[in-house]
Amino acid sequence: MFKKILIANRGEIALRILWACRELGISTVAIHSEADTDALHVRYADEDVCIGPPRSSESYLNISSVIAAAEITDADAIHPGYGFLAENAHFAEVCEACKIKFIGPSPAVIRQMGDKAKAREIFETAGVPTVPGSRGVLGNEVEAVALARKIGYPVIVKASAGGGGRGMRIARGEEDLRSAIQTAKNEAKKAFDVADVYLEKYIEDPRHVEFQVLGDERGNLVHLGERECSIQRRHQKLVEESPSTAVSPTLRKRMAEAALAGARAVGYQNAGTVEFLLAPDGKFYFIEMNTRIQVEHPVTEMVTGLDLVKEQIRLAAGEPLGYTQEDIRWFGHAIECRVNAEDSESFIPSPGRITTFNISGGPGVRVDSAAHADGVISPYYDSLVAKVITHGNSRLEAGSRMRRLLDLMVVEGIKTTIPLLRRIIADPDFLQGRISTHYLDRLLSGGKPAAVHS
Ligand code: MV4
Repeated sequence: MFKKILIANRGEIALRILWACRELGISTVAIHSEADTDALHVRYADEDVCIGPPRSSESYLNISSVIAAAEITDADAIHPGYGFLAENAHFAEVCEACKIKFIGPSPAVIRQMGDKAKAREIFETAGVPTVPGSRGVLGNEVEAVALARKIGYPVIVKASAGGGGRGMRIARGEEDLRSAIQTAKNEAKKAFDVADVYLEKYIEDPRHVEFQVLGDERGNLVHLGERECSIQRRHQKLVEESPSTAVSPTLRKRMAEAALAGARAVGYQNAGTVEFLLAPDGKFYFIEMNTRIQVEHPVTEMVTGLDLVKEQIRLAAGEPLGYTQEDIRWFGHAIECRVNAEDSESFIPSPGRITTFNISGGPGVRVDSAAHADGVISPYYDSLVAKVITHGNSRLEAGSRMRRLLDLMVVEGIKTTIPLLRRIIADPDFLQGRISTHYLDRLLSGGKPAAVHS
């Protein structure tokens, strides 16, 4: 087992990783920017290293500084959390070259899954249902037009280096498609320095359902069921839950088998997430695989009783899973609400000093947060203030616990999305499980059909 882990992240996930290390008896190194000197992850770590100015590009994203901090403190592994360097294959390679264990899958797997067109090809070859579309990246415009005519409009053009909704364009006809390809390519080149795009049939009003998988370094793989992540705005999730109300036991079995077949085909190790679109007709399609621990991992932890971050560390240290699929059990229902420092209506970020931070506890309650009274939400980083998670025997119980928590939660000094979350959790459509990726557009436009952004 590792003796010392460097945590290459900040905020709630840095604390989450700290607690896992403590339970495993591993000492910890926090890294931080000049903006995070007083942050809790710095206060609670055994050692800390300031690695640069506030801007992420000069601190949390600066590979040389992160590696230097690990070498100076003699850390034997790095946990990247999510965001920042978590899905940077080059960083994972540098770790390997420096004999520091990167807690995650191999650089090759990160690179393959980061290339979304390649990931599609690999999963398709493994027999996983993928959205009808191009095999690999799009060739020329003529080929694209012919393909779109064959699969039928609408279609969606996606950046191969994108993911998570970045660099996508919907096309509802031939003229549309020509300009969609051009814009998508330009945007992709600008954002990712790779202009490659691929084409898929556009699935109308799908749900976003993702499966958690875990793999050890001996080829054993298990799945931990699904998370329903349809409630999102501009590809930022607001509310997640497990299980999904749209997934029956037989559908779960089929989707899980697909997720595992894909993971097996890439030789997946450590924790990963296989994303699917679930269409209103019940068909499901692989879209992407994420090679990191995800923000919403707690809902899976609550229903399975597993500690995913401890599992990541154990698996990275070369330990076997130690259990089989049949040993995985699910209990009850869990819901997560992400509280962001944003105006609840305009979504304009609201950084600043928190004056009051109050949240109640009670049965089935978990709060993952690095926020506190007199703490600061910095304008330099993402605006997540807290993840509020409830568990119950049923969805109804988890939901009523969430409603009480949000009703009593007080955060002052900054604006937060708590008012919107209260609205969602009391909404009849949400309560009935009538949700899709367009749910929030509909809620915000007062029930009218969704305005689709891309
Ligand atoms: C799609 C899709 C429909 N059809 N792909 C968004 C997040 C990223 N992981 C993939 N996403 C989507 N991919 C096909 N073939 C719908 C979404 C999607 C979406 C698309 C446009 C505007 C808003 C959206 C919200 C959620 C999901």
